[in-house]
Amino acid sequence: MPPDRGSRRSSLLRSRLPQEGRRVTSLLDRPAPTAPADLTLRRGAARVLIDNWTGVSTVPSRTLYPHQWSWDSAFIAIGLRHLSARRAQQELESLLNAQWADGRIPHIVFNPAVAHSAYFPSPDFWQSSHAGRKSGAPAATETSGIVQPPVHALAAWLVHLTDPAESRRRGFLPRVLPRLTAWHDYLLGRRDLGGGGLAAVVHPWEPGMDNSPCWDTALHRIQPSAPSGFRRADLHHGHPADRPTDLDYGRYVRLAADYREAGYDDRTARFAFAVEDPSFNALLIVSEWALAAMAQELAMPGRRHTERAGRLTRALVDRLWDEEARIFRVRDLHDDRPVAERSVSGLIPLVVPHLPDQVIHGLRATLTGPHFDAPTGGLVPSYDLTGPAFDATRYWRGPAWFNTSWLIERGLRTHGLACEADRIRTSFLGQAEQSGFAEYIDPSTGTGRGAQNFSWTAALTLDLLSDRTEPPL
Ligand code: 9WN
Repeated sequence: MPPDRGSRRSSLLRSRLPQEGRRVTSLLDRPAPTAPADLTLRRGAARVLIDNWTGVSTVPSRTLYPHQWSWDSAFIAIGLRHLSARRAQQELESLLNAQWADGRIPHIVFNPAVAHSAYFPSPDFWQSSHAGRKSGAPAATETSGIVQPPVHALAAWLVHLTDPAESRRRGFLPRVLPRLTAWHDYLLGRRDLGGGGLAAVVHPWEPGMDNSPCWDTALHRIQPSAPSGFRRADLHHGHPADRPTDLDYGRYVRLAADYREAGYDDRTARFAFAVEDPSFNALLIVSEWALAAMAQELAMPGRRHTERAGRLTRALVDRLWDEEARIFRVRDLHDDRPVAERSVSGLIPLVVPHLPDQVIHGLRATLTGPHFDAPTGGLVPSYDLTGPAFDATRYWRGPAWFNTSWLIERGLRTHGLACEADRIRTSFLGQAEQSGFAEYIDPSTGTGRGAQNFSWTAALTLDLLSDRTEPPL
């Protein structure tokens, strides 16, 4: 990045938020107790987050994603807390301010200052304040109508732990706990479409892994919208070979438009796409443990959350664990059958505490075996390296992503598998640096792909560089 652009942004930031701006930018100059190479990486990562800060939240990418995204903000807060606990709180609370009255946290909160042409689908497609009124969409903020994985309570708890005094002083937990509880209530109340105790996702954007081969069979049943009916903005920034295809987009548009026509009302919508995703539910479980920890901190009853985490863990294993293949499978609710494809989503449940031993050992074997052990090192590919749909550059059909690798690293540590965790950590930091904080990497060559200066890559770099001594959940 040209040096003048960075300094212009930091002065912009100072002018918007005088005190906070000075505090965050001064952290770039603060010596950290790390090796010089780590210090350079830390400064680079901090710079990305400062540049991508809008004044109230952080965009995933200045070019490709110019609004606020739900699970991005959770990962961003996890890194931002090492620069400013207060700003990390603000990141999460700006998202929660757009929560719907039915409890859902929308997957995008639109910045009204950004032109509609900068991202598709824009607010005029979702029409949340109008079409979502019955479901409790906010009147004054435009959002999407779908959701993303529930990493937020985990993020809020980690933010609290970084600076408990600041958190208490600002009443952070008492403010966010009821909202995060309402969010989980929404997922388990309105989205248990399979009736087995897990939350279902109703659009491929909801699990955050847009074009994963896991959705291919389910998507084949969807009549795509005609490409002439919409104009993609992602291809102005991303290479077509790296992005979902027009046919994928036609189906994404059809599903979202149908949901909109149903007023985003889960009680009446007819979902042509509905699956149970292991990663989405694993994150819900970890976040339930985080809610229990928050309740305990506030001397409130937390049993509801620990019981729910236990029930969800049993349902996850009963419904999605494949003992023979030693991976969690997606379940397609259309025919109530497991999906054959192996994806990183099936490994992320490692992050769940208190898993049966045989599941932990099975996941470890799969992670280090031929399906996911990439020749370039420890970053975990998004899809089976030996699978029929593997594509090393096309988004969630093979590339290795930093957020999913961070989750697996955390999971390995949770279960005492430090060697495997160290391998991922080393690879993560090396590839984040060498790729300029890329959105994802080609697992066969290690080359960075997609956007650069990507916020969650930078944020999670900061987290892996920090001294992570939080008590386990
Ligand atoms: C649709 C913002 C988001 C991530 C998702 C990633 C991608 C959007 C898109 O970008 O999805 O939500 O337009 O492709 O798949 O995980 O949250 O970074």
